[in-house]
Amino acid sequence: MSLTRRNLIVGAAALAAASARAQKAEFAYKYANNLPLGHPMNLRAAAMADAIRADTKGRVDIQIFPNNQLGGDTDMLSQLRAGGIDFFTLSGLILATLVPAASITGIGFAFPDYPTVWKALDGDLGAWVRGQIGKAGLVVMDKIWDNGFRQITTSTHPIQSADDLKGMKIRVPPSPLWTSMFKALDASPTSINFAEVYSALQTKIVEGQENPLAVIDTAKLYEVQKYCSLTNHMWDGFWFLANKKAWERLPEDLRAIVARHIDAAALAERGDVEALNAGLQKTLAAKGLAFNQPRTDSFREHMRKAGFYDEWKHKYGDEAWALLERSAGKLG
Ligand code: X2X
Repeated sequence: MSLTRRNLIVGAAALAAASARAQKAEFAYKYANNLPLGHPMNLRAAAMADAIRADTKGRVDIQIFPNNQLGGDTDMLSQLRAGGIDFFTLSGLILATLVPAASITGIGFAFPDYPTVWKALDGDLGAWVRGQIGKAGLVVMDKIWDNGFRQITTSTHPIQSADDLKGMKIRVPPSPLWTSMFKALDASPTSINFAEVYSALQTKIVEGQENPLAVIDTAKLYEVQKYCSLTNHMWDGFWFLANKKAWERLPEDLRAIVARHIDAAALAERGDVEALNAGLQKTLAAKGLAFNQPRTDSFREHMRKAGFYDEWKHKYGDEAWALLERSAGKLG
């Protein structure tokens, strides 16, 4: 028997066992996400689900559906709201299609480094965003999971300054803030769910995209891109969301166990992603990506002149903007 065929059979048997176990559990839940199995988010989530099964003596069973198996992000968000999916991790910027305020943490060049990110997201700004998510009828865990600082890749040319983005066809995730930012940079952004990004790059529907190195690596985007410009143009994270009815079905004691393990996994995942992103440049260069380090002053200047910061300050309101500036410093 070929190794692949054997793996398939072993994989299918494992899946069947997992689904039989889930059916027996008192609380069988589905957690879906958009990232490949090898990303730290899925590795930590698998350990988290094991810990939850162990600590609830099998009463709570969370089955993981990675890699857009249940649909693209916008579709998974609808399924979460309808109760077809119980848990879902989503970028605050895409969540903003439902909760507009949730994109504030993705304002371009707001956070200079990780300590500033975690201080804000585990502090007042994060609490304010979670309050807004709650008002929209979703449950959100306390600790946001890391996606990372984002870098631009292209198949055509390196991005050295804002001028290189002019007219460039770039994929952005479905989110008003993302589109607005790249329009302010004079690029030509197209909203595409992550599920379709690899093929959109392969077929040259778009020239480029932007993502943290951990995603570029685990989703193998280096196979269909040539250049990687280390712009660090924004930080992005995933809120761990729950369908409200599904969450409230859990008795209080089990809710506490589940929330504790999810938040602990978030903290572990943050460490993994930060370490991975720091070391991946070498790995990706060996796989053929050509790196460059642009000066980002020209980007900020361009966005400022285009009125990007003024526009978004007005949209979020003074209270929220003040919370952002308290941790990120004066913007715009
Ligand atoms: O869609 C993307 O680019 C990703 C994987 O970074 C997000 O989930 C926002």
